[in-house]
Formats: sequence, structure tokens, C-alpha cells
Amino acid sequence: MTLLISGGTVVTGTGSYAADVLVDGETIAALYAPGRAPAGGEVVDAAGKYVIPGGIDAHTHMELPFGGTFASDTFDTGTRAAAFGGTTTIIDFAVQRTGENVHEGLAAWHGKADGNCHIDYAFHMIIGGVDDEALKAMDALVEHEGITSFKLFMAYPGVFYSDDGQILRAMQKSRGNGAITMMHAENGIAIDVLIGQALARGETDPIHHGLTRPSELEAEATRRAISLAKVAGDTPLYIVHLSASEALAAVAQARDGGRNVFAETCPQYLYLTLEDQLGAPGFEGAKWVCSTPLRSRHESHQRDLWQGLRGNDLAIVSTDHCPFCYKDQKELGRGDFSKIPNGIGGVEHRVDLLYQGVVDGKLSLERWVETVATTPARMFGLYPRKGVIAPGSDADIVVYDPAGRTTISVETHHMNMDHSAYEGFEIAGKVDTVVSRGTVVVARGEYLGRKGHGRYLPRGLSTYLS
Ligand code: DUC
Ligand code: ZN
Ligand code: ZN
Repeated sequence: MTLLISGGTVVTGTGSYAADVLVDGETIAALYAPGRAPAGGEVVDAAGKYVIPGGIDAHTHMELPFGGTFASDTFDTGTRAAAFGGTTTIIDFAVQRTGENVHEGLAAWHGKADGNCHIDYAFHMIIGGVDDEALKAMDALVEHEGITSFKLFMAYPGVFYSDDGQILRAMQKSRGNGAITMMHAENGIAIDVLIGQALARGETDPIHHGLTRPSELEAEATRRAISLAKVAGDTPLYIVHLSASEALAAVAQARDGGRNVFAETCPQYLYLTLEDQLGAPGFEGAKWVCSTPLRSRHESHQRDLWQGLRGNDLAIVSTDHCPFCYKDQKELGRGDFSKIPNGIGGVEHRVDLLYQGVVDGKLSLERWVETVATTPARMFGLYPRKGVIAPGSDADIVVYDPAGRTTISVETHHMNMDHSAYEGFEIAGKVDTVVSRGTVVVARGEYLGRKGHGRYLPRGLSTYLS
């Protein structure tokens, strides 16, 4: 069975051109000059639209246990919402917390995802307890399980936190097995002191979540992670959810020195601020409690992040999708901001929000595709199966309508959240058709996919390293 995506403009990381894309079964068979493809089969009319590789969200947390509750999207609801928004692959984080077994943590994650996903999925592994057993397991995961990236935390003491010695040992392990170290770079020990002091002063509102996590402590941790990676034989390092100018400067400096140091940012840091959202009146700001936190609009963070994206000091835009409902979940922190579960949901909106950057003149079309699809595939060992429109690649394709319009709202989104972090945002573009491994899963707002279509993707080593 073939599918022809006809009349559109194919956008890649390196250029845009008119072409018809022929899909045969689950993969892309060929690209043709417009009108030259053989007739027959199903046709998607892409005239006037962009044809891009399906989005890859390299940072999601479906059903993450956090702060006494669980992220509110399951693999079923979260991957369906992702598909609506033009994301056809997620890389979620399997979890080992302090005191737990890595293999058991991974098995639990497979148990949550298996048979429930609407799009393809892969896993990173959070190592929350670096010890001899966990270090051994890291080798096994790279060799046998298709997991080639490990996230460590310099924050959340007692839950996910690793001290510098543990970080160094895990980095040395990854240096040996070829994996990428992903780092949540915030000085959690200093942050916990600031949180205790704020609460003692009676400062309990959500904005104090941001004020007790100053950008200096993100930058300090980022610099420390970069130094530790150097000591660990210059092992590749990827800073997750980078939010602050000073942290970006540290990454840029390392990159200027030729290091394999990379970073992602997330839409919330490009569009939302400490004052406008986290500082909303009453307890409302709880909706935007996430870590790293939203930064001040009075500083240069957003401008610098957009510039970092243009120049590749920020390689990828992921969402850190970690949704919690306001009712009963965010509300756990009424009267104590430190008890608000950390996370923002956005897996459905990343491709749109970054396209708005194109409309606003902040990113080129090609850079849009690179940051939401191609680089994530290369960085995390999915390329060229994913992230590119080329013969032999999986037919994960989004037809994007630059003449369409998207209004983001809790009334229309598909994530399992009772609010939207981007309520009322208008995007001058719209996802038109989404194809996942050759199957049309979304067509002009109608859902045609199914739970169980998504498959686990064992990943190879990164092909992005220099
Ligand atoms: N940050 C969040 O906001 N949520 C989950 C974990 C994290 O690091
Ligand atoms: Zn994190
Ligand atoms: Zn995260």
C-alpha cells in the first residue's frame, strides 16, 4: 500500500525544495520532482504546505512519580497528544531512584509503555543511585537494551541527586561505553538551603520556587558538570532544560573550545517568565512550577536562548513534558511551594511553538526542522531511521500548514491536564496531517491513530559527536 504526499515543500535541516514523497508500507520509498511520482495509492494533498520529518521530543516524563503523585499523562494519553501536535517519536525517561535497581526500573517503564503508545518511543535512563551495581547496569543497557544516554541530577537531594563523585564515576562509565551523559544542572544542595530559609520567612507562594533557584546556581552546576566531563576523559555531555543566560554562556565556552558539550532548551523558557506566569496572583503560579524554573523577564534569558538556538549552542528543543493537574496535584503545594509537583505539560505544542519562532523571524525554517526533529535523531542514535525525509527512513512525516492557525487551550488540547501552560497562545501555523510509520494518524484535526501502534525503538550511539 502506498501513500503519496504530493505538491508540498519538503523542509530539511539544510534546505527546502518542492518534491512529492512516496511512502511504501512503513518507510519512505522515494522523492520525486513534483508531478513525476507513479499514480495509484492514497494521496495526501500538501499543496501550499511544508512537509517535514515527524517531530522527536527527546525529553518527556509520562507517569513520572514525583512529589507524592504521578505525572498525569499516561503513555496512552501523552503519545496521542504528541501525535496531534506533530511529534511522532518521544524519548521518555525510565527511572532508577536512590536505592532501586536499574533493570527493575527499566522493566517498570517498559511495562507502562508497552502496547499503550500511539507513536514510536525510546528511553533514556535516569540513574538516581550511582553505585557499583548501577554502573554495571549502565553497560548492559547500552549493549543490550538500546539505551545510550543516562540522566544524572545535581538537584533533588535524597530522590535523584548524585554527588560529584557519583557523577564522575557515571561519566567515566559512559566514556567507556559510548553513552551520552545528560545532566539536570542545578546546585540542589544550595537550593535546599534557600528553600528552607524562604519557608522560615513565611514565603510560601509559587514564585518563591523560582526565587530559590537562582540562575547562578544553574550556571554553577553547568560549569561543574562541564569540568567533571572533561576530567572523565572528555566524555560527551548534554545539559537538559537549559533556562539561563549564564548557563548558556558556559556551554558556549565549552563548545568554542571544541568540546562535545550540548544543550537543549524548552518552549517554556522561550515564551514564559517568572513574573508573568510563576508570579501569577494567589496560587495560580503553581501551574508553572518546573525545574529549572522560569526566568525573569527583566534579564536577557529569552533573547539569549533564541540566539543560542540559531547558533547551535542550543542544539535541540524538547518539552520536559511533565504534566500535573492543578486540582489535587499542583494543589499539594498550597501553603508550601516546595511541595508543588515540578513540571509543565507541553508535548502537544512544541512543533507549533517553535514554528511561531519562524514566523517571528527568530529561526529559519531549516533550523526549526533541525531543532525539533533532525538533531534529536542524530544526538540520540535514531538517525537516519528517524529525523529525515529520505528513502529508507521511517515514514514519520508532518504536513504543516503555514496558512493555518492554532489557538492553544485546555478546551482543545489532548493532554491529560486540567489547564494549559500556554492558554490563549496563537500560532500562525497548523499541523495538517501526521504520518507515523506510514500510517496517517492525524488528518486535519481528526484522530485516525490507535493505541499500540507505537513501537519501542532501541537506540544506537549518538552520531552527532565531533
Ligand atoms: N523537572 C521538572 O520540572 N519536572 C520533572 C523533573 C525535572 O527535572
Ligand atoms: Zn531535570
Ligand atoms: Zn525532565
